[in-house]
Amino acid sequence: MRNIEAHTHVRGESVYVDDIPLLAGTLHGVIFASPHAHGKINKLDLRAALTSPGIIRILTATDIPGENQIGGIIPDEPLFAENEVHFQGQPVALVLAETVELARAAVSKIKIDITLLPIITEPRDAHAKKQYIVPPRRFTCGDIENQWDVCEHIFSGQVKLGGQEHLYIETQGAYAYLQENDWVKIHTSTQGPTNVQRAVACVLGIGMHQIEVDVTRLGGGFGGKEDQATPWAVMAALGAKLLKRPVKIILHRLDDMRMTGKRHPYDADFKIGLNKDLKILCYEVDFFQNAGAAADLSPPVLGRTLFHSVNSYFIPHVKATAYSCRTNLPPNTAFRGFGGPQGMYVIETAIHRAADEIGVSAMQVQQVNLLQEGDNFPYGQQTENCHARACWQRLTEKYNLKKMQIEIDQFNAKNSLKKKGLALMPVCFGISFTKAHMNQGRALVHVYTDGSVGIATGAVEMGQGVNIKMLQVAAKCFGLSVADIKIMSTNTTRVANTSPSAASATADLNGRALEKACNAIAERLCHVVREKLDLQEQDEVQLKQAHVWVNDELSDLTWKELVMEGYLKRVSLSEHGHYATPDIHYDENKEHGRPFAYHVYGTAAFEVTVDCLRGTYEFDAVNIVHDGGVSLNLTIDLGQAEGGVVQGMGWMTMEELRYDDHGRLLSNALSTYKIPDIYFAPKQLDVEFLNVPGCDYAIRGSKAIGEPPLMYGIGAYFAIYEAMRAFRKDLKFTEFVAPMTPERVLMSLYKSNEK
Ligand code: LUZ
Ligand code: MOS
Repeated sequence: MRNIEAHTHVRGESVYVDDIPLLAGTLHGVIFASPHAHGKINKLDLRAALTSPGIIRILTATDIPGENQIGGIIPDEPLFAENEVHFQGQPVALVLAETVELARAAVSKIKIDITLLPIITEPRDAHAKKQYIVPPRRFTCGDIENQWDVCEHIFSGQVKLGGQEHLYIETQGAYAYLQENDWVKIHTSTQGPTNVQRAVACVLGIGMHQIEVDVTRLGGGFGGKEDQATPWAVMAALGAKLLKRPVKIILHRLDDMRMTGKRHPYDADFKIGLNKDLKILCYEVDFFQNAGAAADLSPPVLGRTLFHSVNSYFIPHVKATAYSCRTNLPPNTAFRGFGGPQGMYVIETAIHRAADEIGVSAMQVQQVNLLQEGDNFPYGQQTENCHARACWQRLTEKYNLKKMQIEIDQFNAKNSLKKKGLALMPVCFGISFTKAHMNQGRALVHVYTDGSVGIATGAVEMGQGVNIKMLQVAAKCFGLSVADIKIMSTNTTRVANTSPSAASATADLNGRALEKACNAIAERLCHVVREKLDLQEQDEVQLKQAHVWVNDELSDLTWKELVMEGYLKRVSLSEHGHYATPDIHYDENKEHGRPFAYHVYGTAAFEVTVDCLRGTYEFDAVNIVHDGGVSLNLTIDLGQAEGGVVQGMGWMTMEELRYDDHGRLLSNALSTYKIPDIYFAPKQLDVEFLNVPGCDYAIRGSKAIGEPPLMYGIGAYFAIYEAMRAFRKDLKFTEFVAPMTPERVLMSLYKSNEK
């Protein structure tokens, strides 16, 4: 099933925000942002900018008719800085001009006088000062204090883990204009149309009903547009409302990179205890999340770190504590995995540390501790249809990893400067928003009198292929082909109160809602068939191949005729569907419940060759066995898996965010921030879907695919680590630092042993 977007993408005809034809009188907005990371604003001098050519107006906090507030979870983030600034790149003013170039020229003439205040960029420094976004959160299970004595082996260590720039190809942007009665229409590149609508209502001081947010598609989101698409859309709407002219804002790549938040960097301390059979009995971990200067989505990201702090393992005694530390960086935000990758990386470091000290392979420790059916997670949920061991087993057998390890050892014995490493990475990821109420989806379906169909859902297409999946769902319900169906843009007027397209749950939630709506219409039409063909109760009516079938036999009635018949009988040919995930609940006070509808499992094997003279590396093979249920669209899902794992590898290896002491992003362009390309991609990248029945909580059995594969990428780090240990036998990390850039490989290989 080919992606319906393939044609327009390849021909350059797909429409993104920047491609929308402009209305007459459109103004262009460019943001003036704080040049300092922390301080008190004494004076904002706009005089020179205001007399700059082509400048229509400059908006600041004082121009806001409603509230100067865009915080989605906690109201702690102004749209424009008022008295203080808290990070470099914090918006202070919006310059509106006849062209982008004129606006930019004026921005460079704005002067700001700021009294500097102390800057914190490291989460441990914020922790020492107890500067938290929210109170610390702790998961406990078992009786850890009394179990350390039982452990045969106890090890501790530290972690310093970097963030990640989303680097969606389409930068943030919005186009807003007024309709009749000053109603506001906004085209924007957001994962959360309702989030934008709500924030615009708050800042403009008007009702949500006066605002229409429309999203055709995104040129990538990766979480970076779950919350952080909002400010630019609000600014465009504010400009349109105040000036009664259309306003367009498209962030320059350099502005996008310095102004927006990223994946959260984390520091962590861990202590792990095992018995003589390598079973992990105890795991204690403290996470220090670098939240940046405002809450944004940091609290739920912090929660997901705790939910995934034991990854795919059963550990009976756990104490995991997480601190959301306020620093003077741009507010960090959702990024594919949403805190899960950080939690999983730390348990993997603990396992490798233990294996190194005990003198066994990390794989042995991983395998012994993999989840089994009925095991409990530290938050109380029990595994159901647990495929952790099945994936591991299938992978190790299919690729004969025992033999591969022997060949690698032989290679390493023969070669002095090139070393190979092998590492496995199991993943277990929970599917559902961790806030239970967000797990609802909606869809609107119209069957037109000629038998063609229009569908709309709350799902946002961001390259993940959700539109083709929605079309497949509707086509199946009506027995049509996808060419008979149009999917409309995601629009708050058609489908209201949407959860953001996030948490890997978009196809599940919106697909199930769509299925309900389609089935309701199909059921009404089947009733028409029964009357028209005078059928008995036991006769079975089906819609297939654009025809009506009775008891598996083709009838004379076509779908088109049936629809017209239904219309003439005054049967409703439209339906709105709503779906709420059943059986999920969570008590945040007790940190106990069943937060996830289901879990996705899988295991990846990484084989790498490290050039120990240069510190560079190449991935020979990445092989994956993934528990995806029964895929709705295998081409799309394989693409998601491959893209996810390579994105995860980038985070773990080459993507390094650097800030200077003043909190300024140094790696602020593609010349200084390197992401994976086709040359970096593994020479072999195999993904097999485990052959298991479909999952009841998913859409037509097809499990969520967006995020889980990203975390396989963590295996890249440990494959390099294993190769390094083959070069230098005494190498044992007590502090694990990521990303493992070639520079870091080289420095670690030749560092003297005294610290
Ligand atoms: N977004 C969110 C997410 O708001 N809540 C979540 O639990 C989540 N999980 C993964 C990715 N985005
Ligand atoms: Mo996300 S990290 O917006 O699913």
